[in-house]
Amino acid sequence: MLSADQLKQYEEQGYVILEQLFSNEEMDRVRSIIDVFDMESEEALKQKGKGFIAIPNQINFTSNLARRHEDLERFIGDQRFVDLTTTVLGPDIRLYWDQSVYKRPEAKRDFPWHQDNGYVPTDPVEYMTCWLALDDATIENGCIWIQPQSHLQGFVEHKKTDVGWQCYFGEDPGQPVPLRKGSMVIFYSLLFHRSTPNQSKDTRKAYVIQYSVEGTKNPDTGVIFDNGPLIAVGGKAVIV
Ligand SMILES: O=C(O)CCC(=O)C(=O)O
Repeated sequence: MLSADQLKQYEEQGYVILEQLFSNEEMDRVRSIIDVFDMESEEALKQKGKGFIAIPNQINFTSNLARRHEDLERFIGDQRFVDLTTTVLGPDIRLYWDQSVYKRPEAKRDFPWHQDNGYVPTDPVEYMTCWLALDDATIENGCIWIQPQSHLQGFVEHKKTDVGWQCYFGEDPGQPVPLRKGSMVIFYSLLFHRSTPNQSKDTRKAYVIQYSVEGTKNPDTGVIFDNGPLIAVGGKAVIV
């Protein structure tokens, strides 16, 4: 799944882009399931008002999707994810977290620079984030931006802002990661990333899927994470 060069790039730069890993048909199927969950949670968000990171009519995060729909559970346990994650992380892999991120045309602010570990601490600290474009993600519609090699700094302090945790306040704009529908960027959970405003007329739709080694725990509580299914044991797929 990953060539030796890609694995080297992952280790050294902190990310790898996988072009058109999934077909348009697969993306249409996955997106149409997620659209329904997003619509429900967007309605709830509108009733409740702004959360910490979710803002009605702007940016919505809908989580634990694989636990809520068997087609999505099969999707996140697909052999392609098993190959990728076991190559990078090891033989026994669990879905750590999954969420859709729908950024609407009214989203006029950055989702700020952060490491995914800035939201919840993990032991071991590294896990893998897969940011999958359910439709084309462009600079115009608010694709993510990364700072290559930033994972090499290890975990850095985050400050709470009114739109999310933030770990970088400097001038480096980073590198945009526009992705065609069905393409995916995989990166270290420690890699600095952000997304920019959506200046298009359409909602930018992503599925963020994160994997960790089985037994990963919260170092503050000692509790082992169980937010999603096991997808590989001894390097072999569990969900068929
Ligand atoms: O998709 C986005 O706009 C940002 C999502 C993100 O950075 C995350 O889920 O960690």
